[in-house]
Amino acid sequence: MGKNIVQKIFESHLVSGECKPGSPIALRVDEVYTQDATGTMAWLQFEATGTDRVKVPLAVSYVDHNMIQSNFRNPDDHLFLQTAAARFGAYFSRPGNGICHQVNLERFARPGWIGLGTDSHTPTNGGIGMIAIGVGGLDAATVMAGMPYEIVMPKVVLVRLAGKLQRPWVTAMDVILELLRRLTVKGGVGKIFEYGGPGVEDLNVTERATITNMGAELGATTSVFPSDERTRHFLKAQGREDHWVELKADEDAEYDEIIEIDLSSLEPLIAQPHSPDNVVPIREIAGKKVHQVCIGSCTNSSYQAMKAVASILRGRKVADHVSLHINPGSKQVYEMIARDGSLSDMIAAGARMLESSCGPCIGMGGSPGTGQVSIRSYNRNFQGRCGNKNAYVYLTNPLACAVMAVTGEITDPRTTNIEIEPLTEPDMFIINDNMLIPPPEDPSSVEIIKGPNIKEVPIKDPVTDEITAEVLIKLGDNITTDDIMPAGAQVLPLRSNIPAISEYVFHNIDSDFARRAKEARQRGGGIIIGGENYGQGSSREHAAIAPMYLGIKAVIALSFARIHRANLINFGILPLRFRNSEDMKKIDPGDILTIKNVKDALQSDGEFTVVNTTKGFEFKVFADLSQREKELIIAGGLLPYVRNR
Ligand code: MIC
Ligand code: SF4
Repeated sequence: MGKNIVQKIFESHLVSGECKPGSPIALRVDEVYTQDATGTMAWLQFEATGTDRVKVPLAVSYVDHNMIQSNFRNPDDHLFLQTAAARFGAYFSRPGNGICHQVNLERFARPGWIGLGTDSHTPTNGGIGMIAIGVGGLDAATVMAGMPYEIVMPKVVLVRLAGKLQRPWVTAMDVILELLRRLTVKGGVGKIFEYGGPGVEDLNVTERATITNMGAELGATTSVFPSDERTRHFLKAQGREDHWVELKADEDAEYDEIIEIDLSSLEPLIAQPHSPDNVVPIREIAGKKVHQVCIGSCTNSSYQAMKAVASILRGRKVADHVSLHINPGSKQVYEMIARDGSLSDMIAAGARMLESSCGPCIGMGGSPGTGQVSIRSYNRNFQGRCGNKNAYVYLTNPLACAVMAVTGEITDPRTTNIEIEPLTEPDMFIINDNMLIPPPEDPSSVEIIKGPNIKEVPIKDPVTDEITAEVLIKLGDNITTDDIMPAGAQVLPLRSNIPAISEYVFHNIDSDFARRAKEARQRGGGIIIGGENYGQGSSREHAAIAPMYLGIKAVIALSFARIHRANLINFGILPLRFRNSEDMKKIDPGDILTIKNVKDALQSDGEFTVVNTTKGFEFKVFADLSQREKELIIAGGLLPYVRNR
């Protein structure tokens, strides 16, 4: 039987297990990268494992999220990351060098590799034919310390592309918005999306990367494209042709599911507030007033996209009531648009140029005002993520964004008379790696510098046999990690200080949560009740560590998002699922729940009986845990587990 690309890459990296959907497998990893907002924890945890040097072939520590330096916290964290990278053997990508995924795609990613990144958009690298998976910091730390990466083998879905995009106004962004429209934010859970079919040829590597980047919004484990002549062209233009290998599925490869998309049939699409799957054709909502436009981020920052944006802005002016922010994804792209004059066109039109960083995507500056409409070429529009929960964020392709910056209203770009230069891919990028610092040969004299913002990682005690805890909050479906642990310029700098950041858990939904949790902690702890796809979105393990610190013992939900579920387990919080969804309706905040015989249940079938002592009824929950996951929970999480060993 023929093999698909995912099977080929997994099998060549298999340490143990069988590549059958649902089976636990362990994989050898070629690269691990971190970004600053998750990286401080990851590197502290790596240090806590007691390992001298990273044990993966390549490790890179990026700085791109926590860029606003309004006090000592962020620059202190940057210095910690730089010194830790030197000490432990990682490359350090300096602040200003760009957003981790874009830079990694340009300078490091390789077809056929397996990589992990402490950020949910790590699958961006799938555009080059790499299996790149977003993980929590602790998973990254243990893999860097020499353990294989363990997951349950996902299903593999073939997305068969036919036809060609109707350029210029229909772009790769519209391909992934179409998938989100069809499948929703939970449609990809437990799956890897492998792209194939004749339409693949129509897309270059950075366009493919836009699609695999936003595959994260489907909840997918990752997404991957074949590696073909277009991949070779990109690598050659990056001076790395020797990293090219061909990668394609066998003719008779089998898939668990097949989805067809005819690229020629797509039109410009837009995701409406407050979810990336709330997608409609732009034309359906044309005419609405726009106050802010943001172009760039890790989703749509290629040189080609930026050049096209500049050609739309050339000789035009940003509408008087619009604030246009542009954050090119990397120094390479920035330097190239500066040298070819595109940057001048942007500035002349009235764009507010930002540094190469996440910026407004994560509310690190650039928040829209009250009641305002912000149109972004980014990947997430969860309520409040932009820094203002009273704003309306829409997601669309970067060229449509540029058009709307000029027209000042939601506009189907096909209805304007704006002409755009043909989009061509460069034959050579500017290669200047002077902001990428390789680790020194001899790190013995490197001192790791920790500023006062950096506090120890809290460690949980082993699980107890009986849990009696109070229901602190009851939530609906698709709760995001932005809901659990908000980002933004105020909270993000506290990422290396768990006691301080834990004050903000659920802050945008229930600002009294942390206080109640700390009270309940004195009496045995708290429980969170969630709906479907609990914890979707980012990889931030703070959405597990901070609740753990506040005494949360279990989350009982209808279903979980992959990375968040792994993070809960890594920090010793039980991820339990209702056997009968009706039971959820009978539980209210304030109820006291008792879970008995926790260890027995963990060691046997993972079925637990919960007694609602307030309301006087029992119900069943289950945890579909692998053997290793059971051991982690019993130990109190991955860090105590590793230490015990
Ligand atoms: C995001 O886009 O939500 C983030 C901020 O990049 C996160 C990482 C983090 O919270 O630090 C992600 O995607 O994992
Ligand atoms: Fe940064 Fe936004 Fe990309 Fe996350 S999604 S890595 S915040 S640019």
